[in-house]
Amino acid sequence: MKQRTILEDVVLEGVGIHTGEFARVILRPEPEDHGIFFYRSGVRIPLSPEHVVNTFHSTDLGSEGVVVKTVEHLLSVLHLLRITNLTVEVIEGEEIPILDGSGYEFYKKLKALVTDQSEEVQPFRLPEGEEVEVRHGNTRLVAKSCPCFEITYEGEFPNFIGSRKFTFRGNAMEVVLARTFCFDHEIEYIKKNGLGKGGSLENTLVLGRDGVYNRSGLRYEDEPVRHKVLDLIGDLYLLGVPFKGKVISYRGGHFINYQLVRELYKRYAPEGGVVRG
Ligand code: 3BW
Ligand code: ZN
Repeated sequence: MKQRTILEDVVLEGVGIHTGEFARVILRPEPEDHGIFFYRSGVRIPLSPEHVVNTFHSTDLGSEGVVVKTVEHLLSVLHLLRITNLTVEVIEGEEIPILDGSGYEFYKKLKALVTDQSEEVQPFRLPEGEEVEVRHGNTRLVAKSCPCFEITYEGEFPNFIGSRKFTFRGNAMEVVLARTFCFDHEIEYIKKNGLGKGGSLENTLVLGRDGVYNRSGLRYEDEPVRHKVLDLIGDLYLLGVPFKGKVISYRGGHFINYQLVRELYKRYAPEGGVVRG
């Protein structure tokens, strides 16, 4: 698989779902073997599990006290498009803009600009026959070796959606449109934690007992399940290189996704990190 970047700068702007502040981000092309970095306030933050600083209601990266919040949806799109060399420069605010709550705007802007570079990238693979499992409370994640890229989420939604499972097998359009979501009764708790200040029906699917609060309804009848898959694809990119294999999540979230990535990185990444090229 070839390394990839984009042909020109891309600007993204809008409110941050957690800070509620206006955020402006520029995605810049980078040369071969550069990798993916975030850059804010003069600090470079490499895409790696060692730079995860929070997984509570978002995945946040940081270094030297500088944080970039809510990277998961952008990372998911970068992973889906296999963009391997890029700088995400945050020039205003400290969060990736939430836009419509899905990966769609990132995807739409980047898709047409993706370009193969001359060098190969070695994706992250589990050795043949190997399996890694992590558990936390009633959540569980299993990663298995496979030449494929197959991501499954299985969970119960205590409302009209019920028990659901969705498997991503390579068709980005089946997941990029899925918006972030929350249950109506969770909002108070999220706000009490100083989060969700930019959350609204414009960017979040709000689920109630018998339906959604959003007037336009669902984009997929199992939209929240697909969003969980989108999140997992994003969190897996914390490995720093594209992932090859199967992952099955049972009720997982950012915390356990990060635990899996840490375990994979610790076990299989060659000393000091992932080899590029
Ligand atoms: C609520 C929930 C999350 C809001 C406050 C008020 C309103 C709407 C939203 C985000 C993992 C899937 C959902 N992560 C902000 C965030 C928020 C996500 C966490 C999750 O997509 O499980 O990427 O604020 S939870 Cl009206
Ligand atoms: Zn999400």
